[in-house]
Amino acid sequence: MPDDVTSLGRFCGNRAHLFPPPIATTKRIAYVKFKSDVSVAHNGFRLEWVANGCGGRFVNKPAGVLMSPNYPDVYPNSVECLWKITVGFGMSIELNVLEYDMESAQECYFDSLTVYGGPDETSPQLSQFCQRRTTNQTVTSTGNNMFVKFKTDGSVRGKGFKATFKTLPQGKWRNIFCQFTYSFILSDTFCQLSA
Ligand SMILES: [Ca+2]
Repeated sequence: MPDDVTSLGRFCGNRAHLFPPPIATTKRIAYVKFKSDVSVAHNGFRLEWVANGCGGRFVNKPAGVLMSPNYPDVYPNSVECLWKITVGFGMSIELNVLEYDMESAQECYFDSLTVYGGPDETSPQLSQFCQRRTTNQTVTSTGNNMFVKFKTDGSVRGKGFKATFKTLPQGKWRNIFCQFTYSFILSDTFCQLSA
């Protein structure tokens, strides 16, 4: 366990009928230390945890909302939130970043919101946001996956971001393909015949 870890609670004795209140961390790692001495044993403890308010996974959802932790209040330092959006084959995803307010830096070095056109961050980067802007920014995937990463460093915070996404019934490439080919209907992923 690192030396700079801060204790958020310490429990002993018998509290089988008196649960302590939930404890929230401000970082993405929590350590739990259980210590016993050489004599007198009891049943021990049971603990449950959930990842709260940061990142998520959307599978076959027609629409959804993404936002930084605490939005519209300032986001925490040193967080990394990952969202993966997957829609049906042949469809694409339109992400609409409604506003963002992050620490500004050249090439978004400190805090950033990055959108990738694929299932993970090895996929091509579609767009990256930092600084501050209150007008909509739209990013559209070419395929049926989008990966979104919000990352902050250890100092200087902002309001963060809020974004919505929706599924487009036809992939972007399909639309381009259709404009140039006037193809027949072969399956759901092809164009209708244009008379
Ligand atoms: Ca920062």
